[in-house]
Amino acid sequence: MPAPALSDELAQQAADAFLLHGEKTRAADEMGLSRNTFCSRLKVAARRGLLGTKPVLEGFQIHRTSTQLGPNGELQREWIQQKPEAGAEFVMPAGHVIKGVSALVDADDRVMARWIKTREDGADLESKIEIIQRAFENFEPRAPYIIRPTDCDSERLTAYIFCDWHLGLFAHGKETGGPDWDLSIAKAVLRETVADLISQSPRSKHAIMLGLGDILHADNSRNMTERSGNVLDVDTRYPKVLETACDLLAEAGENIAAKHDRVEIVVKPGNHDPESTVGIRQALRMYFRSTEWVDVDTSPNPFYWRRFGVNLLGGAHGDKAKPKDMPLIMANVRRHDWSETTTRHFHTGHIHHDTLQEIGGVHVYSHRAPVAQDAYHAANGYLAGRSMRSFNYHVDKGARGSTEIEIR
Ligand SMILES: [Mn+2]
Repeated sequence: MPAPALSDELAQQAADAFLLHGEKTRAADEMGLSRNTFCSRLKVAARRGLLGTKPVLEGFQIHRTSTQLGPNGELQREWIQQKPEAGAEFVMPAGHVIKGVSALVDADDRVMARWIKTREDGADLESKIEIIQRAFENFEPRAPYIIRPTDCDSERLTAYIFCDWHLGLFAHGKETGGPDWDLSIAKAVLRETVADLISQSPRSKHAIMLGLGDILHADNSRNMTERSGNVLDVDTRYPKVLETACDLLAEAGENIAAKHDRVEIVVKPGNHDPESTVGIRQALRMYFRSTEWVDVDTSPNPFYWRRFGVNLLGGAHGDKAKPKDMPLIMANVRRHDWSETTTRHFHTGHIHHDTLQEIGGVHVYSHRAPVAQDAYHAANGYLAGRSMRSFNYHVDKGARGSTEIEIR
């Protein structure tokens, strides 16, 4: 319990005794008080202005004076308030700088006290920047620098279909009647098309970069198809083509991972690149090994399966099992998912043109290729447009349309 405030009367008695005797010990004795009690009453008296101008108590200073004047301006009364003397002027400790200032204010927002907070003065900004730069001089990031996306729609999945890029294919426009095509043209066109496709696709939380085969035109430096031995029109050397394929897919993966919060990367083999895709998968796995929201599927299984809520998705290049057989393969391989899903899509490439068949409740797609026709296909009179597509799926509501970017 706090001690009750000293009454003005007791304070005044202490002040009067001190003024009378001029000395604390004697005044205390005369009042029959201990010196301590007397001194504390005297301090209260000083604070309340009861001591007048003289004497100013030791350790006190005059804080405020007020006067009462008579009708003719004559001094009638004077109050002097003494307060403990303020401390010495604030001096910044050596090597310190001001870190912050705060204030205690009264009801009228007048400053009653200030707190000055200091801290040790460190290096200046420029030398700090230099220190940080030096510390990171030999730093190689383990993961590509991708800003993880926010505000994605968690109920949706986007499947980017990458099939039949045929990187390394060479086409002479005068011979094929179509556009010229080589590795550098392919690189420029594919980068732009993939970028457009990603920007036009909905910002779903989930995404699959679904490589469905024939990303490369030739699987090695022999420049022939493995099974039929057809001679291929190839631009530049196999190592250069493989490097371009890895660069393009890594860049596409980065751009997809900057838009979607959970990314799966899948690269299935085609009839042109069954061996190269093994290496491409490993390159992408290594590339994204420290990007935790990107998974690279290294399964050698030529079929891809994915359940997303009411959707069941499948994919394969389409050169081996025929499109009409895909629904029964899907029903057998994914029999539990089959009974629990209502939207079933199977994506293929290989024939380089757009088809959609509904077989047993399954939509079986074949997709266009983004590549120009080579002399062989042109001579056979194959006609197809060029484009790249993505498909959107809602976890409860099923298919939600597709995005197509055409190439002129
Ligand atoms: Mn093919």
